[in-house]
Amino acid sequence: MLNRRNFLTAAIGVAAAGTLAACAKEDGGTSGSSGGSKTITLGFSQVGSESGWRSANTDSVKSAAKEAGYNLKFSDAQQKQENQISAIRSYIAQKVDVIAFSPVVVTGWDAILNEAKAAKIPVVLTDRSVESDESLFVTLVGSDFTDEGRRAAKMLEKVLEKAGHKGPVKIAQLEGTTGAAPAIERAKGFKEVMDADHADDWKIVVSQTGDFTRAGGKQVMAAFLQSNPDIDVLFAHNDDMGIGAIQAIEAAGKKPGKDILIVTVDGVKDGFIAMSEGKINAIVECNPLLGPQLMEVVKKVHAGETVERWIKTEESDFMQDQAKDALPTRKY
Ligand code: GZL
Repeated sequence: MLNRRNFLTAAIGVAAAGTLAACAKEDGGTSGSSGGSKTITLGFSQVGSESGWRSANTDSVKSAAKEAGYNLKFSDAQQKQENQISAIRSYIAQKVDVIAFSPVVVTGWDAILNEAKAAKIPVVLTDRSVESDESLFVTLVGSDFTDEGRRAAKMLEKVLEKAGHKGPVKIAQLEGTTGAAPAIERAKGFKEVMDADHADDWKIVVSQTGDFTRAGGKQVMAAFLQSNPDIDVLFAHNDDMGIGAIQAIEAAGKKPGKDILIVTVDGVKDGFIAMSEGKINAIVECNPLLGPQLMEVVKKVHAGETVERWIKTEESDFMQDQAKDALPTRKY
């Protein structure tokens, strides 16, 4: 995963990647095109269709590729790493110009990324990052998930104050997909603030993955309520798990947003609807509309230009009383 420490290494890697792309262009390249005016062919491997965020992200990638006039080869991995690896390998065999993907988990990519490097096909990460040799990919277009975790904790402070909560805070955490960058980093950021500012009053009493799905959120929250009926707060790593949890909370005869305060991440329309109904107390936005930025980067990378190592997305945070006004202008 990208951080300041290995930024310089990455910069050298970028120069190398840029040279590779340029070489590919100079010698007719082994990539799908020899540059020039030929249509860019982009191979894209998507995580799956597990959440409203993912659907919006897929729509953004497909519409932006169409707008850019690129030949898009798109695959849905159904949240399985082996499917992503197969898709990337087929893009290499098809000699696409650029490969982009959102890695379902952070580890296990070095082999396939080295195959892309050997084929002189530049790789762009979108949405999620990887724990790989940083020279094996050109850039990441996506959010700072650790900061989203910090923001979630800061929003919880406001929610607790607004609710007039006094004393200890028992927190249940619905984690994203095990091993995925957003799950690892949102938990890390939230814990940073908790350890620094709330070591004596906040406690995560139970934490488990709901795999970013509504069904997972509902099932795990029901189990949480059995083992920890006195939970004060739910921090869910995405809206979909929060929405599933709301169903379990109501089935247990409790009021979501009142008996159990809820903070989630993403900001999809259904999350805002739940917030406008008083069932979610705050949402940390994670912008899925990465398509236009991704296509801009693909164009530069294909031309052998150097790009920033991390192209971050702009995001906001919303309290419950902002939901109704924000809903009409939400784009996803
Ligand atoms: C975050 C993205 C996560 C979303 C989930 O950028 O990878 O995956 O938060 C989605 O909704 O499933």
